[in-house]
Amino acid sequence: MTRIFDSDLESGFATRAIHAGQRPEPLAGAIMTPVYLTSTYVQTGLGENKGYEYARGKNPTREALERNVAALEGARHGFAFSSGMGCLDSIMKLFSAGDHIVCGESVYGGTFRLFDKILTRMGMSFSFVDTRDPNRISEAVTAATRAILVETPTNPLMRLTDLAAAASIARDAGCVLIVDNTFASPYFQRPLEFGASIVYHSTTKYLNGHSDMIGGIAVTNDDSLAERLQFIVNAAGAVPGPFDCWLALRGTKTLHLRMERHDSNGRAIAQWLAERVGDDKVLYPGLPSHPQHELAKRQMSGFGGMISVELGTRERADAVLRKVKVFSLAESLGGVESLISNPASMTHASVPAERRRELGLSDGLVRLSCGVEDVGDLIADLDQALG
Ligand code: P1T
Repeated sequence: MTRIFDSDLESGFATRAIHAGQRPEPLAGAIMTPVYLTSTYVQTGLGENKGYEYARGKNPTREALERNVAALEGARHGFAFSSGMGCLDSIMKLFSAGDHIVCGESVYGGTFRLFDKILTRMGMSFSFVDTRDPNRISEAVTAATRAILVETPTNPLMRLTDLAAAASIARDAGCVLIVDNTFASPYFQRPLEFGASIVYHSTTKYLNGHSDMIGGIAVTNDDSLAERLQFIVNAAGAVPGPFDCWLALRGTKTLHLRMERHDSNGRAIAQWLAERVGDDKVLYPGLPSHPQHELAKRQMSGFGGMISVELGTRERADAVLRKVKVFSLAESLGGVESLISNPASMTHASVPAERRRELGLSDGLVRLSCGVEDVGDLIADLDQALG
């Protein structure tokens, strides 16, 4: 089980981002953690080894990433996976047929699809509720509820859940609060500090930051959950390759620098868009017009680079998406390069149209992942594309 080095929690965020979980390699003192390309480890006798037996269970490059991200989230244990979805699927293996989960209604389309199309078939049940209102969460809890799962801010509607309130409901119900922290990153939000039990990420996004790998990671401070997760890691095997771990670890070294720029570009672009198309059309928790701006300021220390903007119709969205030159039309987010997408037809196509309408996720909604380019170039690009 990967446990952090306790001393890693003593330093500031930037120092942790660069150093946590990593120690000079013992053979030559290489400052960078090597990519341990191995499937197995030589043992000296039966039951005698250096703590490593087979690489599905443990890999030193993976462990360095796990310790690093755990330290950034203020957690003692970390578990890396082959994708954000593989991570969530493994977390859900903590539960059984008959268990009930309260899930935010506004979540990544793939999260809804996993629950709705696979885990429901396997006997788990889900209530999808508007977690902006803690009362909706409490009302949905039943005697069979084992977890409350939220994404905050949500993909792509940028809705927030009050983490302290959700954690308190989970505690009272004797269940765990699981938080997808992909959009905020630990630089701007650390849900464990508000009482969450498990925090997970698609490392594909801000943690890696360079759009060159797919991965996921879960962290926790709960020793018993950690033990069960380690069992699932080894038994179910949704583990990442060591080179992907190395890429993610290279990414986290600059997380603080990138997030500052994503945030300043995000704020400037959201402000400009609000003036250009009307602040009721721009979804960004950093705007004072966002209905949960006060909550955002309370539980986040910055707002990041994700913005959604309502353009009215799919045709209007398509026209804008075809015209951008600096932004690229693509799924994913959180990389240094700016991306733009249409959630209804792309990342959330697996959510039925009727359900998207009920959520307020319209065909004309466009999502921006503001990268770290010059903000003037990004605004000029949007200006010409909006026409
Ligand atoms: O793509 P993967 O690494 O498997 O992560 C899934 C995932 C989980 N949680 C959130 C909040 C996500 O946004 C994602 C993946 N999202 C996209 C690919 C996207 O473009 O929205």
